[in-house]
Amino acid sequence: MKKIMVTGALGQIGSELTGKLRDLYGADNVLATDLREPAGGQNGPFSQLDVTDGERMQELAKSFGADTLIHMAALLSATAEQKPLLAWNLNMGGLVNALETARELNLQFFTPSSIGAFGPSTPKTNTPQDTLQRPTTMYGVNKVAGELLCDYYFTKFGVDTRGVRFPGLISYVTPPGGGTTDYAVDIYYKALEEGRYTSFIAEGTYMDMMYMPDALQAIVDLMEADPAKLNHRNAFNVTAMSFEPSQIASAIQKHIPDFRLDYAVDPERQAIADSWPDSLDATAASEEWGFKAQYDLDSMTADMLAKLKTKLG
Ligand code: AKB
Repeated sequence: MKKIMVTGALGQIGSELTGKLRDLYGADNVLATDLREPAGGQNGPFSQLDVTDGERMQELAKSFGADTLIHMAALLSATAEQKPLLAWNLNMGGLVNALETARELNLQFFTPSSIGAFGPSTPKTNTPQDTLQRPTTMYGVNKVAGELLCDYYFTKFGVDTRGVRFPGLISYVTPPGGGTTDYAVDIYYKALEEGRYTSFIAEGTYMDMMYMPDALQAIVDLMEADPAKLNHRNAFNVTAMSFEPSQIASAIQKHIPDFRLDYAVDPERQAIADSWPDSLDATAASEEWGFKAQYDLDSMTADMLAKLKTKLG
């Protein structure tokens, strides 16, 4: 049985991922760690961890007997743009500590990259797996450096590193914080609570997105994949759909006909979105480890609204 340690386990992906891993591998075999203490109860082991403290990270992984490290702790794009130095220290410092922990203790390793690893000179549509990466954001700089560092730890030290480039992730469980794609989560809350939403992203701005269940399954499938079949290992393009704000509004209107969308564009987040691809090519992920998303915009919208309605009461 696997023994998995997760960093950033109270974050948007980490909180749901920890639950899924505990269902699959047993609650006691998944150690959740985060900078914050959990607000509610945890159904498995939890330890407080600042990922910039490499010594403590290694001690925790060792005393837990981990064989796998899933490193999720990071600042997202919009926050990173506001606090670039903090982003560098946390995103890169945390990653180096996590990779060193994996190297020292011989752990299998996963960390996510992002569509943020691309920039304005990257081909915008059907963005290839291997292409120009000259991002213009601190988050993007961190992500490209992180992709290269994971490749380096594999080729230099033989660490079993794996990863994907996530698009915007949409979930009804834990809200995201500080991301550029967050509008596509907020819109569902506001549709149910107020029947209207003001988008900080402009009409016509396409970005890749994915429903959280598909993102979690992608992590599990990539970690279980036969290493002999992985040519890329890190930073696989994955995506489920590409849409712009008026298209998500139309999908919501099929359930809430009076729903209204208007715009108050935030220039900072818009500039980030404009520098990212419109749509990714995920062929390498599907060929090398069978990636396939289940949800499209309509099926995600139906599920999001139903689940959120129950959650919000
Ligand atoms: C963000 O918007 O910063 C993230 C991402 C696409 O990496 N959701």
